[in-house]
Amino acid sequence: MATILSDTSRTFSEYLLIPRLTRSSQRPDLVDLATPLSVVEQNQIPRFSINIPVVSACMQSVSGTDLSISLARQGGLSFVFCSQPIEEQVEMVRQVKAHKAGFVTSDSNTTEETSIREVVDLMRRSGHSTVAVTSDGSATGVLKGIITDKDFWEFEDDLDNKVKQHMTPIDEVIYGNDGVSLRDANELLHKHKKDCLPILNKKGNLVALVFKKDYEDHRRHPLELLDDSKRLCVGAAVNTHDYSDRVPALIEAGVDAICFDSSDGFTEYQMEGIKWIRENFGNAVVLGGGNVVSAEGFDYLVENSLVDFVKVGMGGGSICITREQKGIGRGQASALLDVVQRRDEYFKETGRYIPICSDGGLGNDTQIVIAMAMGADFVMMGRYFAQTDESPTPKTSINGQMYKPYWGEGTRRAQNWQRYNDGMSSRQMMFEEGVDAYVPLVGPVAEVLETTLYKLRSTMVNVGADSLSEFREQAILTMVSEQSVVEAGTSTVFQFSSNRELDNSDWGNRG
Ligand code: MZP
Repeated sequence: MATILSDTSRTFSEYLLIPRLTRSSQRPDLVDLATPLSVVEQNQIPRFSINIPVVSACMQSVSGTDLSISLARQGGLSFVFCSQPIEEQVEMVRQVKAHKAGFVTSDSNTTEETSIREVVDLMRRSGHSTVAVTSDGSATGVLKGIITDKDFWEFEDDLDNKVKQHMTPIDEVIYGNDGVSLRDANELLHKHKKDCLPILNKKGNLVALVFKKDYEDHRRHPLELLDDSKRLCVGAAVNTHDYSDRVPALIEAGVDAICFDSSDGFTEYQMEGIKWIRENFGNAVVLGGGNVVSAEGFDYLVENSLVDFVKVGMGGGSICITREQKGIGRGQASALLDVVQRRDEYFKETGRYIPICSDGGLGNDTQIVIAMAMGADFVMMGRYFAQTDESPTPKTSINGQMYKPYWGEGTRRAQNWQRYNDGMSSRQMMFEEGVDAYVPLVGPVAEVLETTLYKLRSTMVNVGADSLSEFREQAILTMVSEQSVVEAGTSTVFQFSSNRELDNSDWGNRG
């Protein structure tokens, strides 16, 4: 007969934290959110850590180049999706590693002969107020000048005027020479009181732009995740089919961490892949396994000390219908608690601390806080990042609201046959495990993360914790009744206006 567990499958929203003593020396901005991504041997420093406990999901509609750059600049890590040809994934990793913080390729360009009307349109579409004027209108043409939204009045000037009548011509433009350091470029911006500095090569071609706002952004977010060569860090997902080709190519491109992307990692296929990677690349590569939802699954993946971190979750993802389709999975809170308990026992037995990633089903900031309190070392999110400006999908207007498409890796659209085909790559997908959806656009990654992380830090202070490890140790959680959920809201008063939607309390309601 089947075994029936005595506990119920639970979600994060069924728990609340109990406040503990806050010391007068504690402040949210002093809280340390750094967390390991690689196994921590007793009293040793982890081989690889991230500066905030957040990674982006291995999904086509989430982790592309732009998001990977933005998230690493905030201190987190993206896992570039593997549901694409190896060369394309490798190219994305290369682009992140090649990104020179502060030097951006100009993506709004025009020519001297273009009309102001077209420039207004370009500025509206791109959201940029500075446009480079080049010989051929490309990002690498010879720079002829710069035009900004301050150079014309949209409702006063003749919009049929040419760009050359309004732009700052090249002989009046302050620019830097190719090869200039970022520090010197920023000094030029400061000295000449400019917002944008074009960088030109010896022939006068545009190479990059440096913006004052990026310098300010960097100063406001000093947690950038950099490797030893000061390049941004990036992770990549791999599957159980082509790892022997994919992994060497990703390592060659400079990837910082690899993880298996699978809805069910408790398989011999995954163990074969893990063993192959360890045999061929040793412990140098930071390697994650999963997903699992039980202590038994955790034990299998860490057997023989093989993986660095373990990802937990099945069926909780916002676009996931695995539980409905196949009757398998587990409430995310129950899964996490079971695995964390086993991880802590394993640490006592072996002295090896295995970081745990809670993957999927985090519907708001509160749930991230509860996941971290329950013992996750970091969280992986899809929807959260799919909603941002930097996700790789186009913005779409529906009934006047801006949205972005978001689809699961188990949809036909993702064509991620390797993840769902039970080992037979040639077989057609018989049913889908994910849905194709839209999510409201919420703005830049930096802005949404700022609120989320401030809330996490603030709750950590409420329980007297200065670091995530203290948070886990000191957290006391209670289960909530339906009535206490009602009590937590504002059901007994009328709200005529609310700023709640501005603070990212419920990601689904922002627009
Ligand atoms: P969420 O943050 O949108 O709730 O969930 C993201 C997670 O859902 C991913 O990291 C992955 O584990 C899982 N996922 C991705 N695609 C599917 C699917 O198509 C899925 N079923 O479940």
